Amino acid sequence: MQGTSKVIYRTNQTMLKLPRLYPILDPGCLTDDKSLFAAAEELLAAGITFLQYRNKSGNGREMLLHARELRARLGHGVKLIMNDRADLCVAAEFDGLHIGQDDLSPDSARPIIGMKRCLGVSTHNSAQLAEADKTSADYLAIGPIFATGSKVNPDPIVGLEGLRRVRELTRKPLVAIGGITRANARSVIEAGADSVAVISDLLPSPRKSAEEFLALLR
Ligand code: 3NM
Repeated sequence: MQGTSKVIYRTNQTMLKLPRLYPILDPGCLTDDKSLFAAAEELLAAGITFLQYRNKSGNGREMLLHARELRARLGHGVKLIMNDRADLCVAAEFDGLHIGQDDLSPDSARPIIGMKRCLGVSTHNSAQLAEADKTSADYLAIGPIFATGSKVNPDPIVGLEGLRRVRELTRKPLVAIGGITRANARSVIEAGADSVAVISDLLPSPRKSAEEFLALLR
């Protein structure tokens, strides 16, 4: 029992099956809109099935334009996940929302996105992961596993040992993030992650990188 706290469970839903590779496109790591959409199309050609759009500096209008263009170019064969913004997730008709520790709580975001969309939550230590595990989140992320240059003020490195420890705390699908490359991705899966989320090691050649990730994570 959860006492009096309001928790929305998804007991009638099957557990989300995450692909091994969870690519993230962040315009902050790309030169312009053209390269954002070209990268998305390269990832599609490589065979990805899940993609997060993350934009920490764009305004809402720009983000919605990007999101709609990503949908137009990628179609419905790729599950599109909006980072941070529940409103834009719904407005762009994305398939899911990914939120961090400073965004809406999972149980505040859930009524906005509804039960059909998937919800992911970033965590950075055991306490946060155990807390997020009690919510309606469909998957949990833990990071940074290794040092990363793609996030401003990253939390302390969790490492493979930390990943093994948090794996014991949840049965929800677990995404590892932060500093994951083709060189270390296998060790991350072997430490218990269901999926690896990647920004920088998909660049500058997204198709080639994604194909290599998919081949080595098979
Ligand atoms: N979140 P790269 S680390 C977006 O620790 C993000 O939650 C992190 O980029 C977390 O693959 C990170 O280039 C950056 O290291 C991931």
